[in-house]
Amino acid sequence: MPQFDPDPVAQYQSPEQFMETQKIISAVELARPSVSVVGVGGAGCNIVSWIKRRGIAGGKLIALNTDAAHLSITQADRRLLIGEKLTKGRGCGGYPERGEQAALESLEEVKREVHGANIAFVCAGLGGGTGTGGAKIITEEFRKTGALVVGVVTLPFSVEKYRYELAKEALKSLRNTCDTVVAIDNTKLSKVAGDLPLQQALGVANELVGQFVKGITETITTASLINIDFADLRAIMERRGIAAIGVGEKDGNDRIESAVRQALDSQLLDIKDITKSRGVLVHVSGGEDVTLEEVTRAGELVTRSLPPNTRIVWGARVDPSMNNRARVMVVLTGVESTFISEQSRWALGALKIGVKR
Ligand SMILES: Nc1nc2c(ncn2[C@@H]2O[C@H](COP(=O)(O)OP(=O)(O)OP(=O)(O)O)[C@@H](O)[C@H]2O)c(=O)[nH]1
Ligand SMILES: [Mg+2]
Repeated sequence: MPQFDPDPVAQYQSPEQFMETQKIISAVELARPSVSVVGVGGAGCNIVSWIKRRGIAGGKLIALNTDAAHLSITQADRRLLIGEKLTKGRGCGGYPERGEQAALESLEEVKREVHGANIAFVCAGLGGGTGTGGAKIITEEFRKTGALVVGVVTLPFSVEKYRYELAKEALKSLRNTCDTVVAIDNTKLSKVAGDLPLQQALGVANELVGQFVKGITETITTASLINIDFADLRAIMERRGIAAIGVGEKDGNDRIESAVRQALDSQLLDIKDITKSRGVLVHVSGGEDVTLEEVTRAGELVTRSLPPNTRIVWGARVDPSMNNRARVMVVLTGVESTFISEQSRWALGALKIGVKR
């Protein structure tokens, strides 16, 4: 029986082999991308809190808000009250310009926190002040540093008329400051989630965004069943504009087939044509019983639904808390969103009654 040897060098056949292993380990450390997850405004901070409660391996969670009371109940690795001089800790009251000014006021502090990130997820609910205005400034800043910038935003319910228009403008502008903006339409989400009260529907959105950010980050930063590396993510997300996401979660014998079908059928953003996606990321997570074969099948099933030249990347992680369930996330990048291209209802109304804008 080999005995436990407290001397680490003695575990190797030679000192050279020990040195070689150490060199590889430090190369792995150096190659591991650094990931920052930044939540801006109320919704952004709620998403960060969700991730913090679940835990995330290999990502730093930063919460930014102008609303001191909300920040005090937010969970994150770092919390920054931004624009304190401007808003006195009272929020931006739905004005994106104030959100921009607040982020600019505190930019130096924010820059210190996000310094050195290779991948930045910037989360916000569009339609208010802090998140809508702040996300623009923060993503612009990350972009200057050469990081891969992924915006993850929710769009307001269509009944939130005024907010809806603000969100549309914000989404258009985020296309220029982010590599990819993953957009989730709250109205579509509430249909998928069923008839839930507003607060709970928002909770579902936070969970979904949280799972997306956590899943991708951990598949990149830690050893997984199938890894996605930084270069893969870049290939799919760099300068790709808008992305839609769909999620399916199932159990039973045909859990992979049904979860893939559900993910493709329930995209949380209305897009013009799924087959026009420029890149696809498939992420599978499942309990300890998930097999490599199932994961490969998920990739194949998605590939079959799309034109042969679509670039596809897939990764998988075991999540022991999932028991015998499997979750498939399909992210379609470079899509055309009907939310942006549809004529503004407000503008149409204004035209009809002859109002000059
Ligand atoms: N996903 C999600 N969306 C939310 C949540 N709370 C609000 N929203 C949505 O996000 C939009 C913006 O709301 P907030 O994030 O509260 O606004 P804010 O960025 O803090 O802006 P101000 O309060 O005006 O400074 C709303 O119109 C809702 O559609 C949440 O907890 N989760
Ligand atoms: Mg707020």
